[in-house]
Amino acid sequence: MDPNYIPFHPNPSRPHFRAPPGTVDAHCHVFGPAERFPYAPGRKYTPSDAPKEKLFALRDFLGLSRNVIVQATCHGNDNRALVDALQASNGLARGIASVSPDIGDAELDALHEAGVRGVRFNFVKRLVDATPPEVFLGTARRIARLGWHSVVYFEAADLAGLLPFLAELPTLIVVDHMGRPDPAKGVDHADFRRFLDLMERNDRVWSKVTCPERFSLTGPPGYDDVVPFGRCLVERFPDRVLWGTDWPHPNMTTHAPDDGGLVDFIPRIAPTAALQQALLVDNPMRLYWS
Ligand code: 0GY
Repeated sequence: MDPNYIPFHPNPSRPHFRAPPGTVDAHCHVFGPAERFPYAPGRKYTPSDAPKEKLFALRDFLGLSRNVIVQATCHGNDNRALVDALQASNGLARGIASVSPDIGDAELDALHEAGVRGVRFNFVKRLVDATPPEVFLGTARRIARLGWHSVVYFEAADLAGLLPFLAELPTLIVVDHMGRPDPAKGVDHADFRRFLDLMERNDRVWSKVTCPERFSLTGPPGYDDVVPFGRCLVERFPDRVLWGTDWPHPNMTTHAPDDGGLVDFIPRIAPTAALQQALLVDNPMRLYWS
């Protein structure tokens, strides 16, 4: 573990909000354990281990039912920890992998068999060395035959430059963490409007309304300044949003988020039972389990 790395919360609170039956945590990770699944040599950070048993115990403690486990950059393109978690989940987890552009079809088929339903294309500079968009496009064309989607992670300021890439992607697109808006700029700023416009124009773009803890300036427990962004997306695109914990919250610099508090954030961005059902159950089930 890096010296300044903040491990996940050791003792999260039990949420007040009761998630509807079948709720999917559609963005979380497993890390290691390193002795069995070593971290990638070229990684940008070394986390504390966050093994599948802890993830599944948290799922149950928070009153959630299923997980979508996203391959994180600290494991590079080595998806063994992810596949191990999927195989141990009794069908209650699906996965998003990271793959090299020259991965074989048989390997992709094996990932599908294990429960993988998409790949992640990461443009966040502090996490990865840059990959040319054409390389990601080549991979996206390869996965389209499996009915998989592309998960794309970028910073809000980089969206304008990525629009041509997004327009060319042949798959459905899921954008991580609301496109990482800056709460100081507000929902009416051009950066967030650009993201809303993208979702308005292209109904194959979905958004995760995740990670208030990453970009909130007002901070815990409420992450109040992120509420307007999440609520705006949930109300405008109720059938194209996903929620998740982002456990074990890699690279937090200020605090270890209380996962119970993150569950209590849900009704503030999805205030009605109908919006909650779509966000937490119907949307992820349609995308990952149908
Ligand atoms: C997240 C966000 C982060 C890290 C990763 O793959 C990763 O390493 O996704 C981050 O540092 O913003 O989704 O967990």
